[in-house]
Amino acid sequence: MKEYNFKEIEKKWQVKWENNVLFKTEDKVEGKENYYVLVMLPYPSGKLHVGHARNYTIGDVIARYKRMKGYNVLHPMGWDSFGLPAENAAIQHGAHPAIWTKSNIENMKRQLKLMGLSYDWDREVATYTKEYYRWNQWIFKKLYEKGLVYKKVSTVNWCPECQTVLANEQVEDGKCWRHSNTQVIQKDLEQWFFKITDYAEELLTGHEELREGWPEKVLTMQKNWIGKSFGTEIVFTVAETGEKLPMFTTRIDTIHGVTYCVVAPEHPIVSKVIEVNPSIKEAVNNMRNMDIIERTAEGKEKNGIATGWHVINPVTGDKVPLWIADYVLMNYGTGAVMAVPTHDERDFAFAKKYNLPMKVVINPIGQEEILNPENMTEAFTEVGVMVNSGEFNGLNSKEALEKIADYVQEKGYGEKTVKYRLKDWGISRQRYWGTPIPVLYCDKCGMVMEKDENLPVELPTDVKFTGNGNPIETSEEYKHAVCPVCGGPARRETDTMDTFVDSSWYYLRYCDPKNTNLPFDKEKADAWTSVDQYIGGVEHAVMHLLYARFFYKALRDLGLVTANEPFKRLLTQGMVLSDSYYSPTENRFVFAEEVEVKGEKAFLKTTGEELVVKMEKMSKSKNNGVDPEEIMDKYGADATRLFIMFTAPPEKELEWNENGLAGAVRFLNRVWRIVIENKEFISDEKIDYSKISKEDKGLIRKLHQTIKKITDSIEDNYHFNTAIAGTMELINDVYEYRANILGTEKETTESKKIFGQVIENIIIMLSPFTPHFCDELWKEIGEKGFLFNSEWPQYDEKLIVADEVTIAVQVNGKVRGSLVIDVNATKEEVEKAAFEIENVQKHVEGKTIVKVIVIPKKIVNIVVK
Ligand code: ANZ
Ligand code: ZN
Ligand code: ZN
Repeated sequence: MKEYNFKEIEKKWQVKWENNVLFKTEDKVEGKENYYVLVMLPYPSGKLHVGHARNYTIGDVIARYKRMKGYNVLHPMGWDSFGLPAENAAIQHGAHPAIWTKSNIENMKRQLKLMGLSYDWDREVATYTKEYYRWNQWIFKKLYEKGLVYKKVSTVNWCPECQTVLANEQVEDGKCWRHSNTQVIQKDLEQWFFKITDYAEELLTGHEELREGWPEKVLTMQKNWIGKSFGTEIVFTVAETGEKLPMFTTRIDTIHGVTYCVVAPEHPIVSKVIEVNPSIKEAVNNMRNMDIIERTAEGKEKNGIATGWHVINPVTGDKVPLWIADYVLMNYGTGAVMAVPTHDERDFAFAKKYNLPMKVVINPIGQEEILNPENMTEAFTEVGVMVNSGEFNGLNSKEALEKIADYVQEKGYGEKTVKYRLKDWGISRQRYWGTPIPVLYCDKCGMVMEKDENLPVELPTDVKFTGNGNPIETSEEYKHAVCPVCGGPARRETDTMDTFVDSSWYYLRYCDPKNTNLPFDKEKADAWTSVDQYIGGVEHAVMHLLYARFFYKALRDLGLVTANEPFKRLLTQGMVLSDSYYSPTENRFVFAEEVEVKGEKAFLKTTGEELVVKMEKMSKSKNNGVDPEEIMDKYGADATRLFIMFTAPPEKELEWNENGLAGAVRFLNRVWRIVIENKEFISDEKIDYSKISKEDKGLIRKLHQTIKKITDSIEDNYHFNTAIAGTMELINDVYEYRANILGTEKETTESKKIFGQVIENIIIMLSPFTPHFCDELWKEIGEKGFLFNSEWPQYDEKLIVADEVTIAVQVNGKVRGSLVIDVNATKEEVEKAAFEIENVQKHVEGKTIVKVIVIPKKIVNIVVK
């Protein structure tokens, strides 16, 4: 018998698919609806990791499934190929980033092909090519013309390791997202910004369109990131100078409890204080230089500097001290805060530390005694009853908030406002490996945009990668540019764009990847977007997914696309976990090769020490990663794909284990054997249902139930694991049928046809998961072509329903019993069964049977005398 040899099979079909240009997608196919399956494009680090393998298997199964369901499917792939690692490699090894990137792409593309993924490689996009980044520059210009791009001096996050600016989103716990040990510092630089804040409200309301198709947690993360808050800007007056000082508060209900005010160290009033009181200058400077993230971290000790000045509360007329504090941010609200220590945690901590007065204005509901600030150990931040608040006393504090806000507005003390936490997107990077910003500075003309016909502004090649500063600045060619307006000498902007610009619209380029006149044709983009299904990691919930939504909306407003949202449905795949081995004495995670596993326990080979075994996220630092190529080499791409899809639903964590992979191989062998060993029984003629036996019917029913189960599981949020489990059950039934019917006296022409039909359907339904394996079996059973082009099976509702019915049995019109019988039982069979019922026998005993009325599937009435 022919053995299942995955190496041979996978290679063979990959070549055939490629030679047949099987995965090429037309923009339009008559009679077919378009369906766009998009997976997040990888950064070409050089090698696929398991997270990629999972992401791309999910995408491929969906693409193949939708195609079989009759859609015209777009399933493209590309490379997010600008960014720091290439440049760092250049610094370390001297290879130009382009060369490093290109060879990484080649290797990863080879690996993707090994996985049997159905990409239309004709549409491949690599963001580092000038054919692509030219359009980043073009779009930059268009956005500039629309007023969505501007330049300003700003305090930025700077990673000393990367030697570049980071977006807020790239700072994690005060550290660089790429360098978890490097503290991010603050620097003042002139930077380019995209005005994403213009879209803050729409990015929020747009969530309504996504409610159905996006995970709730991603929407929540975005909502928090956008951070809309309703508040009041209330104007205090500086007692010493008469200057107006607006404060932003979301808790105007606490206005009577303000006992001091605080401003950010960067607030303009601070310079004025320093003029009068230079002794605080040094302390202020120290505070300004602190890391902004750390400065405002929750639970961090708050630091303050007294100004010696006071402010007057417009509502109460109270005169309270003015402080400078590190927990106040300059670029949020007005950079000034009215402090209410009794009802705000941070103010509470600050007031305790500096011994500032406190006043309670909200009391817990149902508590008569008014809170005493001296006994409070924390702020009371809940809704309560207003006290010490004049005419507002006794009101519920939520109600009071509305009332006082109206009052303040009426009196002209301030205004109700809406604020967003979202900041404009700083896109300047002082690095080489990114899209050059198409701007020049001319002595005569000032700042000018490069002309469209001169795009792309290409990255210079005469640069040095020293590890210090921006390599572009070392290019002579770049320095001596020509002003596109006057033709005189001009200096080029040396900043490049954040690589998140590249990934904000790549999915549109796939729709029209070779266009040389425009980034993409509108009609083509509209034919495919919004993307029907996007698949990727949840780590992109705020950065990429928010930027891409902003971009798409901005492009819509430029008239380049029509829809409102780039991605209709989003699937965030779960993490891949695997066993990690930790040595407490050596205080490190050890490699699997160093471990001896005995049952549930694991020991370090060298010392015999018992190790701590834990399921953890696969990572380099835990030494618990696996290489997908090695796995595929050992088990095959099909088994690897099957394992990934079977072990967990796509959105859940996946626990990697080799037993599971071996299990996948065993299952495939089981399918292989039943097909190959029984080919002679396979017939694809039409079944005559009137001629089938009970066992035949049982298998047919199981088949149709399974088709329904698999289809429903896939349609219901892609629960592929349940789908595969369904196939496994069906295979068990097929084995049983094979043993009990085929080759025995029960075998009939129909049973062969039934067996053939079940086998055929199993192969078809497994094909999105294990495409090489299935194409091979398809050929083995005498079929032609590729399953990629076949139709997804349909189930017959009639064949699924339970094929037994309950029939009431009456004697002279009175129910005396009931029987359960095959729906298709003959009248004679039903009658016979009726007389077998004990209670029926009792009532007919000794009487003459006049007649027996059988109403099929319903009732038997025995008339006796
Ligand atoms: C008085 C008050 C009383 C406040 C109280 C809170 C509780 P969200 O809701 O996150 O938008 N705030 C305003 N501007 C600030 C800044 N630049 N830096 C730091 N904190 C600032 O936060 C709004 C609240 O944060 C505002 O409401 C203000 O403190 C503070 F019982 O005003 B509140
Ligand atoms: Zn860094
Ligand atoms: Zn000029």
